[in-house]
Amino acid sequence: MCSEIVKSVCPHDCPSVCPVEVEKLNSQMIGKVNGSKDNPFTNGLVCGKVARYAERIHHEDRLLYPLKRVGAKGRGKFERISWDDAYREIAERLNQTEQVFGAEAIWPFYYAGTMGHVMRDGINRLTHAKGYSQMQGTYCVALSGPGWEAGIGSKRGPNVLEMEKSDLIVIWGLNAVSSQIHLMTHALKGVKNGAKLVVVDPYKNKTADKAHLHLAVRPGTDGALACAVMHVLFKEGFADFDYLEKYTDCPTEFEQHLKDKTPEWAEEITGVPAHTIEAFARLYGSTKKSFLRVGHGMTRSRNGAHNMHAVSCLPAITGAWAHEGGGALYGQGDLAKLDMTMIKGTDVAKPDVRTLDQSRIGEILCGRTEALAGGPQVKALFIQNTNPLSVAPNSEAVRQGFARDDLFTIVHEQFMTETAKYADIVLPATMFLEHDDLYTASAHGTLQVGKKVVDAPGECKSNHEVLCELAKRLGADHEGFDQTALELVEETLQVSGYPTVDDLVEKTGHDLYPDFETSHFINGFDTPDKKFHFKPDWAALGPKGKDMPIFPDHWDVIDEKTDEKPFRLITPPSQNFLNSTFTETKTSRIKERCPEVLIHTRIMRKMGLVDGDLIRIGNERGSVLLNAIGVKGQHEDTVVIEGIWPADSFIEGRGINSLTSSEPGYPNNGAVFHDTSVWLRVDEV
Ligand SMILES: Nc1nc2c(c(=O)[nH]1)N[C@H]1C(S)=C(S)[C@@H](COP(=O)(O)OP(=O)(O)OC[C@H]3O[C@@H](n4cnc5c(=O)[nH]c(N)nc54)[C@H](O)[C@@H]3O)O[C@H]1N2
Ligand SMILES: Nc1nc2c(c(=O)[nH]1)N[C@H]1C(S)=C(S)[C@@H](COP(=O)(O)OP(=O)(O)OC[C@H]3O[C@@H](n4cnc5c(=O)[nH]c(N)nc54)[C@H](O)[C@@H]3O)O[C@H]1N2
Ligand SMILES: [Mo]
Repeated sequence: MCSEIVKSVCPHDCPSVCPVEVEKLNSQMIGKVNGSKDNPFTNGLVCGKVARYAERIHHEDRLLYPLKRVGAKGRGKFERISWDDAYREIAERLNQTEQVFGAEAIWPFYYAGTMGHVMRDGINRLTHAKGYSQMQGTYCVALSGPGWEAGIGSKRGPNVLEMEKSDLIVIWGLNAVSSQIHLMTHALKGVKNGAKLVVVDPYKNKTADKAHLHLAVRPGTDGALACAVMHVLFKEGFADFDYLEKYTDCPTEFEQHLKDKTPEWAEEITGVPAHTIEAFARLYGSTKKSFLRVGHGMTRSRNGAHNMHAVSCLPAITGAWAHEGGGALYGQGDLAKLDMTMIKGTDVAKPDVRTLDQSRIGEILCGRTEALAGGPQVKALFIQNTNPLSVAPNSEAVRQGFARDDLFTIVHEQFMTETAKYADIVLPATMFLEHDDLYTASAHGTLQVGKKVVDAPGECKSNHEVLCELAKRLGADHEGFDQTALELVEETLQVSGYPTVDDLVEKTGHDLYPDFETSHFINGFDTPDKKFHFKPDWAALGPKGKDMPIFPDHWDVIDEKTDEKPFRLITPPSQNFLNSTFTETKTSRIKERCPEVLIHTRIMRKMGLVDGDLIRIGNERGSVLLNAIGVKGQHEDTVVIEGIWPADSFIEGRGINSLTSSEPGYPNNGAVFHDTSVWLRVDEV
């Protein structure tokens, strides 16, 4: 039989959410995955990991049947059971837990393994219908989101395609080449047309490698850098006072505040030479067509939201917002405004149910009172779409919690992840090409539907199917449990005022972009007074907002280096993994080699190290042993470990998050993956 090309949408946790064209070989097999040319943002390009998706979907290690644990927790010893037995045991244990300890002792836990709204967010319907403990998702955007909204008021902005017309493109805290290749292609189009590219990042990543100017800022000090740049903008006449007067809350007071934030002051804090700060400010101030693209990376610090806000102030000083090819973008997440009632079951949410912070899962499972939000111990976990043993901070506490004998854990997964190994019951999950779903993207403004392409292997079931069957057995009532995934998508589109599923598939999505005036905030920002806020209402953005500085500054609440821990560690994404996903595929593993720490060559020399030597890196939470690689282009006190490798890839079996802290950021929690002071040590042999 001849193969056919079928449309779909990449579901992975990436801003691009690519429309793809899948070579369907037969009802069970796929060949190559290509990007669709119908979307101007992704424009036919798909990342290497997804082009090779056949390697993941037809992987020999895929989970195919429900499993029940037979060995000790974490050992990964299981026996096959039937779906009926799995459902029966889960229902019995959860109902029993609810009776004895109350519904809040059960915690449905999820994140963004798939970004499809039905398969990712549907678990909330079960949570709400039963009154189980709710979850605040804080791994990823809990710091960057409020930081951006503080000044602008909502998550949207100019179309990245405008970069073609920009004179200056600034990529701040975002490794586009690795984590959002399409952004890089648009930035490079701008460069081809004459734009300068500036990258602000603690290390010379693949994106900084392509820049005209790289500012190697020390992690967690972007607030100081932004303030010094704005100091120069005001001092050297680059501020647009007409724009400031019309569009911002308190320009005169802010200018006054910046008076002592000199480049020399910032050099001390950021490690970026004063003359480089001045050069960047002059470049930024000399054009209105400056496109600033901010990433989440710079915000994974205790002061991350504060720093994001400081950086987002730049285009308000020069008035770049008002020009095509100018302004700033964090994401387009607020464009779709979907009515999620049916998918999330928010209409049946019970009042006064506690909400637990996802990134504190270690402390929560270990029973620390302050983490339990006034409720009972967690006695049962139902997990879909996330691998907390790998990805959550303070992973040794997470491991201890998961090892508890009195904790009943269900993990619905595609592979036997580190987390699944700790489950009592493991359920096999479908992949995106085996189910239907609805997708929005943060990097572009296209709403999309991906329909099932091939049959699932073995006995895999989708998240939605499992939720519907469990709802029946647990007595959870909601209309959403009586619909198929496709019916839920159709209804959500209809009540949100969008075209039908068939329309969206046929047209490769629905364009959500507003007109130029709206996307550039020409009619005002999305704050209550329509002004950009240099002085945000932080208290309105989270309970800890009242403790934050009033104006952008260097806010020294980070885990700064000390004599004992003289280095600052960041742990950014690698190109061939996606968080902990794709660590199972052979090609990605080969390309990434092994866990490595990037250390400045001068430090390597001082410590008598050559590339490939083993080094121990640690702090009060623990240590990991891995290979050192000497690099230039970062501050001497910065060390970098890319990727979320499974713990067993490290020599001693402890993963990178055994070093990161689960202390929440400001104003509304958020994991601080790039805010860790550490020591380096060469072990005696
Ligand atoms: N290949 C690949 N793609 C991915 C992912 C992946 O793991 N692999 N992850 C996906 C996910 S979940 C997300 S949220 C996005 C994230 O994508 P981004 O928005 O790019 O954010 P991060 O990837 O966390 O951080 C990227 C950069 O931030 C830098 N950084 C760290 N600390 C600081 C700081 O204090 N200041 C500044 N200026 N920069 C800092 C890091 O050095 C790194 O180069 O990417 C998605 N895409
Ligand atoms: N040190 C460090 N840690 C980090 C980060 C960092 O930069 N540094 N980044 C953080 C960020 S930004 C994020 S977003 C988190 C991401 O954390 P996670 O959301 O946990 O991301 P993944 O590691 O990709 O794990 C998702 C899991 O979902 C499974 N999955 C995929 N699709 C489905 C499905 O349809 N059904 C079911 N049941 N399962 C599915 C996959 O097999 C995979 O094991 O990690 C965070 N952790
Ligand atoms: Mo993320």
